[in-house]
Amino acid sequence: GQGEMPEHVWNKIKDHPCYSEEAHHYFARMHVAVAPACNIQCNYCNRKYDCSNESRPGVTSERMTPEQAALKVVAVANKVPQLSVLGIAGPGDSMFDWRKTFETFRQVEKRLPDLKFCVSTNGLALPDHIDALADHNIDHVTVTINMVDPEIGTLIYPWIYHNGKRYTGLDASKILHERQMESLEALASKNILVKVNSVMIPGVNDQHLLEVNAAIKARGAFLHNVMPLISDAAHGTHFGLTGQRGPSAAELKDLQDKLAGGANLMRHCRQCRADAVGMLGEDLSQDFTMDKIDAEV
Ligand code: CLF
Ligand code: SF4
Repeated sequence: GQGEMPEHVWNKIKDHPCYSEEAHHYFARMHVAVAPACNIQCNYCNRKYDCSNESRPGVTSERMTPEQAALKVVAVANKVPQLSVLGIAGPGDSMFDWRKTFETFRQVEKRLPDLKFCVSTNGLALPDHIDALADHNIDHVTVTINMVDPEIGTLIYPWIYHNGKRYTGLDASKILHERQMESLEALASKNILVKVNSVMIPGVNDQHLLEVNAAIKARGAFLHNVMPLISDAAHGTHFGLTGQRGPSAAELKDLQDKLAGGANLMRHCRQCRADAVGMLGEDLSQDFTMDKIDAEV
């Protein structure tokens, strides 16, 4: 329920299945995988998952143009009445591939003016696009933040690509960290709701996520979503190949309990794919592949 929440915040979350635990029983989201390019390398990436881009098995997302994406969104909206949110969350980075992201929103808003838009990004390019996000009435931005200490960042990010240059080591993590913090402050100043996703990597950043939680709360983040690293050598991620393990369910719960009292926690995340369609935990993406949509229009 609304509780102590201000009216303008409640209005933004009440039909968003990720930002409101209650809403996820009644509202559906979909993603379109229009953003294949990324400007950083995470040691857990396999480019199949959104938001945190977790490393689980799955079919590679369909790559599509903004035009195809808009057709798909209309097709889904016609068959899934609960659809309230369109997210762009990969398979690369929505704000590095910003042209495709914003062109998709332009195409969709002409046809479905009531649909809410949502993006997920690593934050590196985000400070350059805050005004554009506000212009498209985007009220929900997820930033994946795994550290606020660049030394820890060196264990997670081998390189970044920024302003036409590649950075490695501590330089890379310092720039990423500064840009992420700058993003949180700029989004808060525009009243855009921010969710931070953090991937819990045992022995790397697990206890450090307490500091991350405090830092993001201080910069106005609305929600913190701690997601377990799911590591498997079969998926070819760096962490998979080096034998990095993910946390057990008990370790995740233990950390979430320690975080209670800090930034609000999201506990109903289902670690969706970059092309997920439907209620959280449901995946209708195979019912809406481009060949099926082309056959209909
Ligand atoms: Fe998608 Fe992410 Fe928007 Fe939700 S998913 S871009 S905020 S509409 Fe949601 Fe999926 Fe968890 Fe993401 S359950 S992985 S938190
Ligand atoms: Fe992969 Fe996302 Fe990291 Fe880019 S930001 S490397 S797409 S997990």
